[in-house]
Amino acid sequence: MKNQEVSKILKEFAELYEMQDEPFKPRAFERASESVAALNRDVSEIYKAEGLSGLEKIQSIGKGIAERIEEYLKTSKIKEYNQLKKNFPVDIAELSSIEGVGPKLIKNLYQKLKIKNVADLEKAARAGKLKGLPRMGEKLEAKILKGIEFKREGGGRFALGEVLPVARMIRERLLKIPGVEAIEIAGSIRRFEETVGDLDFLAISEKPEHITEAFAKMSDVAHIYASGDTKVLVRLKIGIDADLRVLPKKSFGAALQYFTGSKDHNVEVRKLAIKKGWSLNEYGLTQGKKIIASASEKEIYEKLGMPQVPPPEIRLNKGEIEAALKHNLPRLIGYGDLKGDLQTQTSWTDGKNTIEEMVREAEKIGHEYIAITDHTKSLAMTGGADEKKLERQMAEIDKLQKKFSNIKILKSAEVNIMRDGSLDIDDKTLAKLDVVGAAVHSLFNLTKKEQTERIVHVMSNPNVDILFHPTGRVINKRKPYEVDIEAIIKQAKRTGTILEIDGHPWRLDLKDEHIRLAREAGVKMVIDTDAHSVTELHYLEYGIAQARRAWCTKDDIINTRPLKEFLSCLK
Ligand code: DGT
Ligand code: CA
Ligand code: CA
Ligand code: ZN
Repeated sequence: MKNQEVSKILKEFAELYEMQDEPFKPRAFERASESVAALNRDVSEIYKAEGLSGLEKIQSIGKGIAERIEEYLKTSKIKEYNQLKKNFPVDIAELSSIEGVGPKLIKNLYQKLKIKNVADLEKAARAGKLKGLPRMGEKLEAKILKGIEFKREGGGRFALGEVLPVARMIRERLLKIPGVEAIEIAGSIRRFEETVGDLDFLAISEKPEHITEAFAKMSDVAHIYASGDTKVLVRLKIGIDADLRVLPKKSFGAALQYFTGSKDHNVEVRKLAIKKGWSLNEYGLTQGKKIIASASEKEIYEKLGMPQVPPPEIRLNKGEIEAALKHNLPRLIGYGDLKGDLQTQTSWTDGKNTIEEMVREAEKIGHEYIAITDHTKSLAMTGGADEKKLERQMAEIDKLQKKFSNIKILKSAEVNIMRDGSLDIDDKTLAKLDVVGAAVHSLFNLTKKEQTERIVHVMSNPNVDILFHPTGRVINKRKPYEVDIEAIIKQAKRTGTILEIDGHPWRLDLKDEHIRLAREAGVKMVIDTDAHSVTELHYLEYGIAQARRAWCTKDDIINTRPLKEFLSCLK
């Protein structure tokens, strides 16, 4: 499977071009990189089956990029890439995973200080050597050190969005092996945890050695730790471990239950078994030698007195077992329940696709509405809109709308919150928009009191419908700013401001615990993607999963409603 490799090299192309100040190529290569990472087919298989024209059919991939992918698939290298790389022999992916470090800085770091990786960067920052670089000060130096520290605290866990597509692709490929009856992804991925330590696969097969062999031989494997008849443990090239266990059909339910976890959930479930004089492990629910249940999760939960199976997302021992025993689990929001997307950026600011391309993709997904929420002027580096630019965009949307009869394009913006809790767009212009989101993008270091006050103040603005990504965190990259989330929830309730569940897999903000607090307070939320490209419009699943983890029903999330009803929920 080559998707991850190809996606990574395309991303590096984008960054190398950006270092060279190329105008359009960086965004084009980034779009292509995302598109390949999200494919549910292997690029090398596409190429084998359909050649160059097959590659060109992939979304966001034109002739030039297709040819480079072809070169890579045929020769395992790309000449132009190697040339670009000669000037910058640095670990771009690792360096740019640090908050505050982008292509321009990487270029400077290498040219001025010969910094090639994060270890070099940390050393230079600790020695106070970064301060002297152009556009670099003590503040940025401190921010970089913090970023390095924060990443280390994450303990090398991967963001769910980095590994879910990989796990799914591996599953698809293993399913094709003769004799394999079923494959499931278990563990933290099945529970949609925001970060993942390792991948857990379970398979049913009467000929386990076929599948264990194929698993160990996958081209994605970097190292085999252990390989037995029914069990394999490997490290993948992307840097995460993966294990596979093969089981007979009769104990698959028990194994799936056990390896889905969470550990805390399992401990409680096992206590129920013990109370009945039974035991529960990965092979089954048993009484001495007698098997009580083992083939399906449903049977196991039923025998333990639970007429409902708690969905994997909520198996956290946070009340789901008690509720399931009483047949009292809520009907969680479903993965197909959303009718529209409410945060999307376009090429008007820092998005990578035009409004039209975004709307067309949203229509394909089946949305009834999509809000175009480009940034506003104080976010200058994105080309943020001022009042005039917003007026121009509104006129453009009116024109575009005529081409689309199945989807409503909502005029909107992601309006920047200023230090004092005012906005950088006047109220007269805001009033003309269909829906307004407000967001913090600067001054992350205010005290908790100052940060909370500024946000609480903006929520009292009658034009502000939604508070976007309320805590500002970026997984593995940036801590949330200090903020009193309970005060924000209270203010949301008081002012009728909707809180966003930003489903972008690097954000997931609100996070599950906060969603739960908001739901319990009766605050309404929306789930959206924060998409910056057509590929990212498919991220709703991640947001929905977090809402499910917080026990949300359809009613808690207002973009489950049709357009008119949705609009009537706004201020
Ligand atoms: P991760 O990999 O850190 O993201 O989290 P998990 O939940 O995938 O954990 P992992 O891979 O260590 O184990 C997979 C599942 O196996 C876990 O969710 C529950 C089950 N499990 C593993 N070790 C134990 C254990 O010692 N006791 C119990 N009850 N269950 C366990
Ligand atoms: Ca795991
Ligand atoms: Ca594991
Ligand atoms: Zn934003």
